[in-house]
Amino acid sequence: MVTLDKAFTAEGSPNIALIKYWGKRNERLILPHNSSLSITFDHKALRTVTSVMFSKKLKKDIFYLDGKKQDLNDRDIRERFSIVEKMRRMAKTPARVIVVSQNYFPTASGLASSASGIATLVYVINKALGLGLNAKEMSIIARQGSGSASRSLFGGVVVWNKGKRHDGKDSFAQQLFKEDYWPQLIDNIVVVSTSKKKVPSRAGMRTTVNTNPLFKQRASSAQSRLAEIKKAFKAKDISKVAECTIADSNEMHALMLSTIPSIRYLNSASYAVMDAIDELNAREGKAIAGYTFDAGPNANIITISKYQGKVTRALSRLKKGGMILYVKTSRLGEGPRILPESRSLIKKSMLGR
Ligand code: 2P0
Repeated sequence: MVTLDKAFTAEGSPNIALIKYWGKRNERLILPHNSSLSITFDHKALRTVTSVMFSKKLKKDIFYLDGKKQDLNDRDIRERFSIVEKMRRMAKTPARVIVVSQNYFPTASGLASSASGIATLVYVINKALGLGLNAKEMSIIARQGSGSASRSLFGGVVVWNKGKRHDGKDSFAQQLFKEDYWPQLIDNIVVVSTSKKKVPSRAGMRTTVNTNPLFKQRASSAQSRLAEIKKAFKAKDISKVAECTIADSNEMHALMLSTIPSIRYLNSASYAVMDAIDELNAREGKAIAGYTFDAGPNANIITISKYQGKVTRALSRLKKGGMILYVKTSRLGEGPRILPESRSLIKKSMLGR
C-alpha cells in the first residue's frame, strides 16, 4: 500500500569492487560485459542517508543531494532519477516525491557515492510505496540507475552476475558471504583527494568499449579471476584475495590508460600507495594486503587484523609525507536498513509550499 504524506528514511553503504565492472553490453538497461565482486562498507565508516515522502500536495518532484537542490532537467540526474518513475508506475500512484539524500563521505571522488545513493533510494521507496519487492528485484531496479548500485542492496561479500538475457532479468547481485563471515577482514579507505573526477564512469566505460582493442580480453580475464577470488574468500586466504584484488585493479586501470583518448584516474599519491603496499608484500614474502582503485585516485587497501598494524605503519609514512589526507577503516558491512521516523532529513522549508 502506498503511504502518502509520511517520510521514510533509510541508510545504506557504498561498496568497493575487488573484481571490477568496466564496460556495458547494453547501455540503456545497464548490462555489464563481466560479472563483478564487491565488499559492502560498514554503515559506521561510509554511509548515505535518504528520506522520501510521496504526496499529492507536491506540484513536482524535489531532490536534495548533500544539502543542495538538484536540477531534475539535468540529463545525468534525470537518467538516474528514472528509477523513481519506474517504481511509481509499479505502485500506480500519481503522487510526486521529495527525496533528500546525504552522503557522509566525499561525493564523486571515486568512493562509489552513486552506488549507495541509488541502492538506498530504491530500498526506501520500496517501503514508502509498499511494493514488497525482494532484494533481487530491488537489485535489478537499482542496476538500471547505476550498475554498481545493484551490489549495495546487500551486505558482506557480493557478486553481481552479468546475466545472459537481453532484458536484464538475470543481471542482479547476490550475497556470497554475510557481513559476519570474516570479522578479521579490514578495508582501509585511503583518501588522497576529495575533488570531483574528470571523466564520469559512464562516459569513460563507453569510450573504453568503443575504442580499446584490449577490451576484447577483459571479460574472460575478469570471469576467471572472479572464480579465483571466490575460492580465496571461501578459504579465507588473504594472500590470494589480495593478489586477485591488485591484479584486477591494475588490469582495469591499464584498460583505462589504453583507451583513446586515454583515461587516467590515478595520481602520484595513488602510485605512492601502490609502491608502499608492493614493498610491504615483498618484505613479508607474500601478499598480506591488496590495493584497489575505482574511477578516482583514492585507494582501498584490504587486509586482515593481524597485518593491520603493518599496513597502518606503511600508510602513516605516506601521511607524514603529505601524500594522504586521511584513512578510514571499515569491516564488512550490512545492506540498507530503515531508520526511525525521527531521523528524517525532510524539512518543511524544502517542500516549497
Ligand atoms: C565497479 N566502477 O565495479 C566499477 C569499478 C568504477 C570502477 O561501477 O554507468 O557508477 O552508473 O553503471 O556503477 C562506477 O560506475 O556506472 C563503477 P554506471 P557506476 O564498482
